[in-house]
Amino acid sequence: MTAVEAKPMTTDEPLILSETDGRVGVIRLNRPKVLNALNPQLMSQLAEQLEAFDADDGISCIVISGNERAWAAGADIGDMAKQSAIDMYERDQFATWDRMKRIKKPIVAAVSGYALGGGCELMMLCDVIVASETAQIGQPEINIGVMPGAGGTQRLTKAVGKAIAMDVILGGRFLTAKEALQFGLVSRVVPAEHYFTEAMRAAQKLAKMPLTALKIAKEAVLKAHDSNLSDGLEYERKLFYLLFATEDQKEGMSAFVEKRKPNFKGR
Ligand code: DAK
Repeated sequence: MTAVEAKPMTTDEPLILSETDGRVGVIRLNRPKVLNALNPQLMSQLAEQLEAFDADDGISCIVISGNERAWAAGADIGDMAKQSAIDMYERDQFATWDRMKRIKKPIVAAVSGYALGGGCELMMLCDVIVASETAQIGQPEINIGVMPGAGGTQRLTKAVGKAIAMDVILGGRFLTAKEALQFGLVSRVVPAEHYFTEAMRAAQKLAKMPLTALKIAKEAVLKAHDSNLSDGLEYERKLFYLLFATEDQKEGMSAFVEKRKPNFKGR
């Protein structure tokens, strides 16, 4: 893999590590001593790198990974403990999360170990989630006197339904990887030693797909989260028509008819 030019860092250790492997951009969260707790500096560098990969014509898909012990154990509690409500308001950290929501290329999460609180919320912002069988997923903010604030009450509930969401959010229950798969919260569960390889395999496969169709299909699936069925179907229809304006649609259909492999250009 090729290391991407390092981002400006505010500490000695880089908070994220970035590299590329073919058309896949890989970002690793890198605060292992605190189980990849998400502080504002890390979140801002993550958003910046995601945007850089999103704008890079050489990249079609992005992988975010933690390490074996933790994807991310939540927002940095030490950092939050010092903040007043007004500090939190002035920091406007949600703006960083909103930047990540706008990434158009598919994001694959390679999740091992803890995915808690903001870590679970970050995971749910990803599109395809490959989990190690060691993953422990939850929203334990209740234990520290708060509740999820970066989408957990909404995205988790839409993914797993009210009864499980209440158990996880009110009771601080951790879901196993197997449960998360059963409830539709993750896409695949693999043995611990394969979680990163499997996520890369999934990303490399996506990276071969026609890029405009990938981005537009992602947009349409996400629309299902915040629209009723008839509005969503209407939206899907318009995006479907739009793809007939791409070169890749002509190429994909011609290749099928001519019984050859398509040569997609990403436009
Ligand atoms: N923050 C800071 N440090 C953390 C941390 C966290 N979330 N989680 C773990 N660490 C640190 C520990 O303090 C410990 O540091 P040292 O003592 O070694 O210096 C080190 O990581 C190893 O952790 P443990 O010794 O505790 O390891 P264990 O295996 O015994 O336990 C654990 C692992 C994950 C069960 C435990 O560490 C734990 O309960 N961690 C806290 C999990 C948690 O409550 N997460 C939710 C945090 S609240 C927002 C967006 C998002 C959020 C808020 C605002 N805006 C946009 C405004 C999100 C909020 C949250 O996520």
